[in-house]
Amino acid sequence: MNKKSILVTGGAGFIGSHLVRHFVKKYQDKYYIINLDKLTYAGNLENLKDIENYDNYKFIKGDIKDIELVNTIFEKYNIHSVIHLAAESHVDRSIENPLEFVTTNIIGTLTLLNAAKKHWKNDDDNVFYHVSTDEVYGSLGETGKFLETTSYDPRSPYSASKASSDHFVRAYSHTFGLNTMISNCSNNYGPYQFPEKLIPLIINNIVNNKTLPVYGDGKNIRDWLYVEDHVKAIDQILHKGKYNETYNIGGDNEWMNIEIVHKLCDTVDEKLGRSPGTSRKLITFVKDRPGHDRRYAIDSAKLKSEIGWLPETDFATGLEKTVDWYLNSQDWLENVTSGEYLNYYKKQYEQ
Ligand code: NAD
Ligand code: TDX
Repeated sequence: MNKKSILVTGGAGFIGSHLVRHFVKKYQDKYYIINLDKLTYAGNLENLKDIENYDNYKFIKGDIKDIELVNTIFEKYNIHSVIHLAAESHVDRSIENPLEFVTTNIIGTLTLLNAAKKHWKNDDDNVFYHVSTDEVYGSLGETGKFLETTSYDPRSPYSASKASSDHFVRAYSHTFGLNTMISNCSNNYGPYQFPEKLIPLIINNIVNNKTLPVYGDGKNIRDWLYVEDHVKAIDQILHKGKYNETYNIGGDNEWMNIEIVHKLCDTVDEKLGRSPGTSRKLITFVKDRPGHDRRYAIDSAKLKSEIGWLPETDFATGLEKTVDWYLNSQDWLENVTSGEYLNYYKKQYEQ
């Protein structure tokens, strides 16, 4: 059978590596997966070691902003669809250095859209799928949830750049007739997440007896989804969703940050045989993130009713799997934190 080529961008990152693994293994006879990734501090080929020799998989190191490279990939591999994840993804870094977020997240997306527009002619089933975030909708009060129809109100340089890239994707479908899909997902957690994000950072610091920085009063709320459930949602939307539509993806799983930190302290203490309460003493309330969004909550009723997706991993199970993975992946942690990340965080937290 002739395999269709799918270009996945950012496949060496956290969500991208789970997505690449899922697609390469599940669709061995159907899709040839090409993973284009620049390997920034957040991208790591160790995340994909187990599938690197599959014959329906190819890795290409490169930048999504590289017009020539992107066009060559479209031509050489006859790209049928794109699942676009490559991005600068960390809100704190976007506050430090917004320009990098504009170039990668906006201009990078535009570069891919232009290539798709150029190469896809008269073929009804090419799709440009943009993996986006719930942060484009802004911040909620104590009640309510984000719907697909909620107005965009991004508040950080990161979310402004993702909102802009969403707008460009919609503009290309409206103006040029490109088949597109967008999904806006809540906070993901699970193995291979770079340890600058809340959950892996806290686990890593607990293990190393370092302070646990909680921003502001710790009562900001996020809706957490196990990364593999996100990947399954993307798979189902790609295959069953409608062109030029948006789907919200969430876990119906809201927690205050401080509650998560408490859970992690207690779980890791138990697993490491430390006496109860040991790690909670490491919690330090630090200066709040500028413009810190208070609450995110996703209404994924559309995805559930139209596509039939449901999250499969409950939070207790997902969190335990995640803690176990980090406790057993000290080499990976050392490897990914030995470079630029440490310099960045030295500036943030270490005196
Ligand atoms: P990540 O930071 O772990 O990975 C990003 C990947 O993109 C890395 O492998 C990096 O090397 C690559 N990359 C960055 N700039 C690039 C460039 N110019 N060219 C090519 N590759 C480049 O991010 P993640 O958490 O896996 O997020 C993936 C996508 O999902 C992002 O678009 C993000 O906005 C979105 N998203 C993330 C979450 C979450 O909770 N992590 C939730 C919703 C949506
Ligand atoms: O050290 C910390 N202390 C702390 O209190 C860190 C890193 C975070 N926090 C807080 C800030 C947030 O309220 O924890 C919450 C989660 O923070 P992050 O892990 O940085 O995630 P968030 O800012 O919510 O954004 C994430 O979810 C949506 C991803 O980074 C985005 O890429 C995604 O789009």
